[in-house]
Amino acid sequence: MTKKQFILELEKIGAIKFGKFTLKSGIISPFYIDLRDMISYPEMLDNVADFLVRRIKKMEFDVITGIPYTALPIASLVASKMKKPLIYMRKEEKAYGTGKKIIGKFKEKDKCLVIDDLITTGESKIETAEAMEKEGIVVQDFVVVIDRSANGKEQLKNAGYNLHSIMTLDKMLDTLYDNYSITRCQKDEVIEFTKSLLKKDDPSKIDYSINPLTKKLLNLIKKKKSNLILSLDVEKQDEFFKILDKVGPEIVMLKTHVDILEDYDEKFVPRLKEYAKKFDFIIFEDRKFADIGNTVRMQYRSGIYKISDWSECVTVHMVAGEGILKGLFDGLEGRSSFVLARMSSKGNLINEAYSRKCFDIARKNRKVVSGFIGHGKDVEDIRKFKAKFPPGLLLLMPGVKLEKGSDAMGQQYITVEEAIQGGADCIIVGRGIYGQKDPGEVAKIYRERAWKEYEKRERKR
Ligand code: 5BU
Repeated sequence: MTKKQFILELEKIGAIKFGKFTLKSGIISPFYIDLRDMISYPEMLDNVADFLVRRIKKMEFDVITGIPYTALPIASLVASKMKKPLIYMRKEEKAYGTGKKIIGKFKEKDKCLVIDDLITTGESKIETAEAMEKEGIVVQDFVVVIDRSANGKEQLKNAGYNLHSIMTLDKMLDTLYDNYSITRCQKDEVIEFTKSLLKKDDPSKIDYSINPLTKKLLNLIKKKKSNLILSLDVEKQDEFFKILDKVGPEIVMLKTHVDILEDYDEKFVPRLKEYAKKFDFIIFEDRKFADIGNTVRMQYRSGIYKISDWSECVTVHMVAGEGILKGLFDGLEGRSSFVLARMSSKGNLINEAYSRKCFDIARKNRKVVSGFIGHGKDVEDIRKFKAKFPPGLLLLMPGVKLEKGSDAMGQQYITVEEAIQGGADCIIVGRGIYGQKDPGEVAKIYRERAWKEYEKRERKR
């Protein structure tokens, strides 16, 4: 079978379709490619494996993998034809047994060739590579059957990987067009659509006016030469305002956990607002909303605290799905959120796929999402994490101290410099400041160290 015949065959079995399809991201696409059913056509499966063998014959690698599920049966056939060992990574986390993430035999530093069916943006390829690297495997090359991306090759190159493909979208469209399977109009529509996906994420096109809170925060950072957020987790109002008096000039945001206060009363909010005005900072209640839309709507606006009256932004867990944003913000103006895309505590259950879903939802809801709360184990880890953000969304980072370390309850700390170098736009500091003898002085040190690093980073951009 030639590649041309293969493409026509794909269309025949319904693996390539033209029409209107809603993608995972909610975007409507004029075409759809799904190679899953190909395994039930032995001749096609055999052919695709031969194409792949020809493509990778001269490459150097020790083991082969296919990304589950679609590419796994394809990769096993390729491995068998090439007499190379096959390994694969579990798609689901395993909570029992050995908990082994990778099935099959491999040695530390083994070079693994990764096979997949398609590439659309490159994001999930990078995630796979990173997950395998965590297990001691070296990944350099990806081979896909169809490259349907606009700039997947570039994306992977930027992350340090090579992309090879059996065929590109252009080649596929040309073949179908030449064979009268699609019209010129359909072909152009697909090309336009693929290009438009690129434009959406162009950083030069970020419109901050869509989210006034993001704009306000970025202005405050510049004006106060500060990237510092104080997390004032104390139990008495007296102490709260005593510390705030000293630290107020150093911060751009004050993060509260209002339900920690033992002596909360009606005087608290007006006083807090006065301080915010006097020292020019944003009030940020770290409420971590996580329930269904209807419940969070009430939790945000009603009850004793009436958070939406005074807190300009709040934290949100996306675990209940996108509806939480509707529940929180519909009908309110000038309010925004930060989504928990990673946590700083040891053993937390957030994984890469969850983080990615948070990015997708935020991308669609920029009006009410200013960015993410996230953490990382070192500069490289944070950089990779931040590189996946939709442009214009900010990273606030807790778990930061002057020195690396941890507390007795699983909190993990990195240094101010690591956080900012990695890409944090603001650092969130609690005990590192309010737990000190002179919180004002220490806050100044945090602010200066963060600002110095931030200026260095922004100059390099
Ligand atoms: P610390 O005293 O600097 O450890 O306080 C950190 C604050 O940030 C505290 O209020 C936490 O509730 C908050 N936090 C965090 O530490 N880690 C996270 O992943 C998230 C919030 Br989300």
